Amino acid sequence: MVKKKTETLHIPEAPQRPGDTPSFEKWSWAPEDLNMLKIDCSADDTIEHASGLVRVLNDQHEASGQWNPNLKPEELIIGLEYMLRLRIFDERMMKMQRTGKLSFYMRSYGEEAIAIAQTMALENQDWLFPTYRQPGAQFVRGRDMVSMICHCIGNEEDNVKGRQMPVHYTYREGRYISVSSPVGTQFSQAIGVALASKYKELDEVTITWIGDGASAEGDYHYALNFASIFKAPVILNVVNNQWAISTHSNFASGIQNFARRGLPYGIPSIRVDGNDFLALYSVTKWARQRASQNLGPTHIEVLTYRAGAHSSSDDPSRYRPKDSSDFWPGGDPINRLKIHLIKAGFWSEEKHLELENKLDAEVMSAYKEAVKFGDLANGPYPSSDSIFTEVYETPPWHLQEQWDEMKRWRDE
Ligand SMILES: Cc1ncc(C[n+]2csc(CCOP(=O)(O)OP(=O)(O)O)c2C)c(N)n1
Ligand SMILES: [Mg+2]
Repeated sequence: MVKKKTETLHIPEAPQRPGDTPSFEKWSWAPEDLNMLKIDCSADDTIEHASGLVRVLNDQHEASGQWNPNLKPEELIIGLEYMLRLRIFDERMMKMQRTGKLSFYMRSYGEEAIAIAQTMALENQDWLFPTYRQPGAQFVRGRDMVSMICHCIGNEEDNVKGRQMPVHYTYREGRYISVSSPVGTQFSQAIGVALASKYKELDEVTITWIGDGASAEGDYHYALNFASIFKAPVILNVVNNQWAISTHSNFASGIQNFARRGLPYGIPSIRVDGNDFLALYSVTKWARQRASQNLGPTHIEVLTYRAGAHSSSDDPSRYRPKDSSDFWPGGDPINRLKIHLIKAGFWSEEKHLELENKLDAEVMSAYKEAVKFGDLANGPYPSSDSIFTEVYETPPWHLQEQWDEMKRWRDE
């Protein structure tokens, strides 16, 4: 048998590994490149928008181009405040994890603009199907920080009583659907809710997010297919932050553009700079308008970089160069909006520092309040009965038997 001298098994290699100097291709895209799309455009009309990158803030942090949402400075300052609150909140939660007060944590570091700008572009009646990387949407929907911290601890005041992992929030009042541990499931569930809204003729839009890694799951493709067939009023975001846990995004898709994957499904698809608050807001507003006018789904690749570790259990220095996020061409979302506002004369370093101090105090006081209801190291914990309560009105016999057994064992 004559063997061919070829690669028999292709395993994609990450572009850079520890010890390499991080480098990314310089972005050639500018805010003027891409025109505003017609609201009733076809998927083919969006080929350039899926291949390029919608930006509003240029490299000098000035806003321009047809996608500029022309937000008022007050609105931008609110966005900046939400992002800063999330960053400070994340830092405090990481400290709690490291000191044994909660078991696990996931930061949104470098990705703060995404859920915040996108949720601000929606209406309050819209449904959110997030991953663990979009907790910031809850600030926009008015969730109290004490309740978020109690959830992360899993103490007596946790609204899911420790049944979920930390950061797997659920916030009914804000239409923020429970984060699911098996990644990707929310994508197809979101289509179901979107179709229910359409069936009931309600002006409700559903938005969902999935990571680059999770987009390799079947759920992603089922969702796109269903959304396309039934013209679901849904906004489908793939957050390409370049990494799953330790696997690079080239392990999740054979093409290094995630936006274009929506085109063969006939869904208008756009790639947007995920660290540009204004571009995110604008693209989402446009997609909401399409959904609300019964024009169907929009597929968006949110291009960004995971600046931190995947979670508190991860050490990225084992698989990628240190400080690689410093080299990301999209910069830092908070810094970009801050400089934009300063240049436009609506903000200053002093105001920024003042805001940081205010938020730091706010987070600290929420933390102190939350631990009064218990922390991981010291309890008190939710009653073990809560394993069995609040799911069935009347527990079925087999669960009742297990519950009785647990009580006997507990009381011995
Ligand atoms: C079905 C499933 N497989 C694997 C895991 C373990 N896991 C949790 S997060 C994650 C990486 C997901 O990466 P990505 O979708 O890119 O999201 P990111 O963390 O980058 O936001 C993996 C493999 C899981 N939770 N569920
Ligand atoms: Mg990822």
